[in-house]
Amino acid sequence: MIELRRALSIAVLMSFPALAACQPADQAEASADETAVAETPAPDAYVVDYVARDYAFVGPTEIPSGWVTMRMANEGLEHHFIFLTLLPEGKTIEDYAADVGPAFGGAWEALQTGAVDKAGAGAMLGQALPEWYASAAAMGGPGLVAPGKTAQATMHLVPGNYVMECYVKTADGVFHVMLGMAMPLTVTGEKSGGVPPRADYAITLYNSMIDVDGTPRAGRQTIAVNFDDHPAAGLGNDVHVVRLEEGTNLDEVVQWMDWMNVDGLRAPSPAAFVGGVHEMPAGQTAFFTVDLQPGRYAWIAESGAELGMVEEFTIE
Ligand SMILES: [Cu+2]
Repeated sequence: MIELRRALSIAVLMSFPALAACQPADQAEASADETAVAETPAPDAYVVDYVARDYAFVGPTEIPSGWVTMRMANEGLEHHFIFLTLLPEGKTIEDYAADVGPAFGGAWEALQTGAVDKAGAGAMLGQALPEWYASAAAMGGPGLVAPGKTAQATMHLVPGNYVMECYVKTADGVFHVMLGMAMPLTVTGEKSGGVPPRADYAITLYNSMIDVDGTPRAGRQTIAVNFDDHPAAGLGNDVHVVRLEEGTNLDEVVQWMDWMNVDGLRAPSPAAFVGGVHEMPAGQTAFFTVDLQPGRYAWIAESGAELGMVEEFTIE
């Protein structure tokens, strides 16, 4: 099951699931009071800026540890995100590209040609992924964001070697990570000194449910995201915000969220996303900031949109 979960979990060439049981002990170090929703404004965020282009990230490859806010401006013509992975000690982005990339590339190729179904692709991945992949951990990162917009997410990061990647696909079905959207990130032992932001309300991600505790309002909002648990197989839980225009077919958006669908995560997106945050280990809390205007939106998970992890809401 672990193999299958690992296999399905990533999205692609290079990601992987956060199995709580496989986390190095220090990854769970964020204490309860650090991760609670702060009661008072916390102006001392440590912010690091990235630019996403078609198809590359531009920004620092070394940052301090602790609470860090990643702000990513999408200057490309396609949707992008940062999916952050903490590698096991001793592993580098070269290992990731050599051992993990081909496993996903092979599974995607087989899916795309119709040679296997999703279960078959999961089995292929389970066999092809290296053993060390089970001890890598998804560590958040700014979620899906449309061209011209900026996504912002805050995570508590421990020192180590990370990979930043984007596995949205081009119109031709090529993962952005294969075109250059993969960058190494070293998180050093130096402390960022950053504190978690004050959250306007909280979301808890359960398997097959997005629980929103609070009322989304117009304007700039910071949302705390509690990762309660992750599915035993498949992708780990995450959440993204999509704006629904008149004529947007939410079911089409749900199908688009699944990278294993031939048209899944493939440009162009059926609607414009405004941010979110990727999977983190169960028990941790991350934050993301969005600017919401009057209209219809939905919270939607890559991991379980088809299972009901999608929730429409309206901003008055
Ligand atoms: Cu991308």
